[in-house]
Amino acid sequence: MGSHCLKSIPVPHLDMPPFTDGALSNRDFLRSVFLSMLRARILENKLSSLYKAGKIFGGVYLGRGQEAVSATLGTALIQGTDIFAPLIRDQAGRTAFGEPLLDCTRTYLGSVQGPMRGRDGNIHRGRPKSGIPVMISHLGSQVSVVAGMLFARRLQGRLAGCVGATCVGDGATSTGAFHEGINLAAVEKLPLVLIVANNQFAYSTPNHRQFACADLVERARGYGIGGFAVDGTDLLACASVITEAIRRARQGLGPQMVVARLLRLSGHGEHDDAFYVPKEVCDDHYGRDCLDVAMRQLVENGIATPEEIHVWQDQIAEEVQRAVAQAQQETPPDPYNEDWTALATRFPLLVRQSATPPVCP
Ligand SMILES: Cc1ncc(C[n+]2csc(CCOP(=O)(O)OP(=O)(O)O)c2C)c(N)n1
Ligand SMILES: [Mg+2]
Repeated sequence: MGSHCLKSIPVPHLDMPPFTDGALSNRDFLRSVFLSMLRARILENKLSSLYKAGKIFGGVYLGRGQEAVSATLGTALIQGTDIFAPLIRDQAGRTAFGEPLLDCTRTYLGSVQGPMRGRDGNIHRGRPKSGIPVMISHLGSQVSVVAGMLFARRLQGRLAGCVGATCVGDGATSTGAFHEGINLAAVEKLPLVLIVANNQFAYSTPNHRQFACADLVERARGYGIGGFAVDGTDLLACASVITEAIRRARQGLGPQMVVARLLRLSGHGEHDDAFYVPKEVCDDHYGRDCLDVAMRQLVENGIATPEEIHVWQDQIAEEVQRAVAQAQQETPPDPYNEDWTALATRFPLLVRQSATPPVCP
């Protein structure tokens, strides 16, 4: 496959994998990824306006500029088989992995019919039965969660053919949970696919205050795992590199880390105007919008026509409007009638054991 996608970030000391198939050969895959990118962008633009209109309580965190990476990951994973732990910039990946738009609008708008019953943080939602663990924190903990879930599947004899993936930020790579999770996965040769979306900032902390190596992908060598660098603004590059990393993990080659360089095209959350991002960084190659790039790539390669894309945009805008209207007319949770002991009914053994402290002899 196009070595072009790896040229933009020369990585010393790492052997880059040979790609044999071009991403362009899979037109349906690319159309599907693009649709998830578009869905996420239109939905998130709507969430941003609702937030600014004071209609959403709590934070709104967007994945603007990171959709190519996230949607490629969510599309390439197998629903019903794989594990995908999305983080705050992964609306596109969630959509691609089958999470209904209503899960998002119901959580943001506090509907009791949402997956977290309207009780949890806006992006702290999941569908564990569908392989989407509920997000605990944006800062590395999901690496350990996915490694643990894969390990548990192995102990249960259910690991064959599965991979587990998560997508963290550059800031998360400085945490203990990141290190512990990736190290366990490496030692156990677990099929973990770890995408690092290096959007150049952890809130306002720039890369040069975050890590001292030339590129985060160099860490792969230290952990003894596969390492890939990719231009995260380039859909075709993401499609080939991320699918290759998943293929290798599924094949039993152990954890694979993909470091995708891009730029966060919003503030950390919608409360943040990102005044600290220098203009030169915004004007740089990685400051380009992956959705514009993807649209161009699809049209130039005859994968979609501009007319088709316009129709999709209109259809998705209507879909989003319906999901928002539906969630807005639903009731919020009633704290007095809420079943706060739901945990006890879901994990009776766990709760019974912890409720009775062991008696010391
Ligand atoms: C222990 C801890 N410290 C701080 C925060 C607040 N916080 C959440 S995300 C984040 C920045 C994360 O940066 P990065 O990993 O690069 O991800 P990005 O937001 O850029 O996607 C911070 C400081 C937190 N949630 N937990
Ligand atoms: Mg970051």
